[in-house]
Amino acid sequence: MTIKNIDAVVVGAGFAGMYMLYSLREQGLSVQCFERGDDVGGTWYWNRYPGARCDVESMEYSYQFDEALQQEWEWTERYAPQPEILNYANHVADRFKLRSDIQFDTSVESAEFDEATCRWLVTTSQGETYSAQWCVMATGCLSSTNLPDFVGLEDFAGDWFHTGLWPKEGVDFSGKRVAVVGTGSSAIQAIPVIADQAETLTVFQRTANFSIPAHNGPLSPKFVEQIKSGYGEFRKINNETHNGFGGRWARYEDSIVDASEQQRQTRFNEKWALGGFHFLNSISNIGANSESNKFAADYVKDKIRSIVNDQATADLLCPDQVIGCKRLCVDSGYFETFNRDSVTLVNVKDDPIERITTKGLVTGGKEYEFDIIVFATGFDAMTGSLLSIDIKGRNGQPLQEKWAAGPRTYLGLQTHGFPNLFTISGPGSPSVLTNMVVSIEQHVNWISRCISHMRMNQMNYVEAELNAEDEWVEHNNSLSELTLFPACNSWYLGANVPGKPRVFMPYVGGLHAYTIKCDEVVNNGYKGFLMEDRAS
Ligand code: N01
Repeated sequence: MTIKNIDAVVVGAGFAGMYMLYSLREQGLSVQCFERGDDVGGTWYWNRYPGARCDVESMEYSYQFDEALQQEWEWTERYAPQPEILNYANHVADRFKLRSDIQFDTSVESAEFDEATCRWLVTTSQGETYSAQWCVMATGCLSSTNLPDFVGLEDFAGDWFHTGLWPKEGVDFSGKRVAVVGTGSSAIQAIPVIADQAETLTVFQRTANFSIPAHNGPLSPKFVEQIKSGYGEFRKINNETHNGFGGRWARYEDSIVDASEQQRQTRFNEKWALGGFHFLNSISNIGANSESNKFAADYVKDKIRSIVNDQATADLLCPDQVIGCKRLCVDSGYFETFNRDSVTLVNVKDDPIERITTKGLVTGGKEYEFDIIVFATGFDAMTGSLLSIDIKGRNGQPLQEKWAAGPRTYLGLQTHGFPNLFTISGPGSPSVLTNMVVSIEQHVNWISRCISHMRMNQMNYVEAELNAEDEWVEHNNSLSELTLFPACNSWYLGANVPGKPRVFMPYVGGLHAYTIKCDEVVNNGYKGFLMEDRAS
């Protein structure tokens, strides 16, 4: 077996992997990046379903590490559509000549730590083995698709697709009878666009979701100019928020419970008109106080009932959980779509999908016939991609074993027992609760700085200490228990995947507090990390 020696392996060429590759190369390291797709883009490469677009505003959803890059790139809409974000990823790859160090169509199958050399032995689907001092998992939080184990799927005579593995050539829905299973963010974006083309569309809903209109539209050149003339300050304001975006808009900190009904309506109207996630800023403690939360939830339900003409359908579309405990959706004409004669909503909460047949699917004892089924059934989030790789740390311990009861990390950056292995936006970091690009850059900068520090000090071994990890997990658990997040069956908790441990995975303390904590760790000599030279 030939082993190729390099300094670092980076797994994944999405936004995290591309910047990690760039950053380590800038330090002079030899880096090999592996990507299972045939091009860059990660989540934006795979999620090409109709209507896919970002739910963070485009002027905020981009790298900030290079001033020229952020000045030259032109976004066209307030919320960027998937093809434009993928173009941006390609532009970054070309601009920084990243492709020469990315091996496409290659999955990493295993990674095993060799204690004698303090190096990772990484094997790929191409049958190669690499030995690297550092191994960085940039595998994404939402990249392992979740397709429920539907009986009979292989018998279906039509075509079926998962939103998270959408074919490059697209899907023509015209004149077709189409089913969409699921009503999460992906479905809510896809449904209005599919309904525009399909002869009929039937939506199978298990849990109704809250969605706020995006109010998307073209970006005005004046607004773009204004942001670009002070991009650094704009970024700083966003980086210092709880979620890494929307820093220029007001956040209400006072109690909505004590306000008059008219004051509440004025507040909600303002944030509804602003659109998207900004709605959650209409109340300071929306994520923790059920009384406040109910005011916001009731406001949105009233909106749904005012948009959807058929009141039985409107009632079905009204969620029965607290707002924000499942990821809030951002839409363009979702609820309005149910006013089309060609669109039907079927409730599968009490009558789950029993099986797929040659002609369609069966629920409630009734068979529905389709030409195409779209599964918008989400992801094995945050841990799925990592655990699909056979990762073995010190003493040959498998990561699957260490995380059997749920992921445990220190800062979402490392897990004890797996030295020299870093996770970008790993469980235990703010990641999916934030603007992902901002969180990714913060992680890449931290990891890069850590590796640079070690190289300057001739050290080759870094490992999160067990007590630091335990304290961090405990801190995260106790914070999340103060919120309403545990109140519903979200993918944040792993509740969407049968058998997955129910643990709240992202860090809820907020991006700004988290960044301060990460910087403190560095300033205190990488407190909580064991660093040494174990040169053989
Ligand atoms: O997945 P989801 P998604 N029978 O897990 C249903 C990000 N994202 O791909 O809620 C029937 O949210 C399931 O029902 P239930 C964003 O962070 C971002 O939509 O489990 N239904 C649910 O309705 C988002 O949160 C953007 O009861 C079944 C749906 O499938 C995350 O990705 C765009 C079922 C899955 O919803 C995931 O979103 C898109 C079954 N057996 C996504 N199994 C942006 O805008 C599952 N479901 C950036």
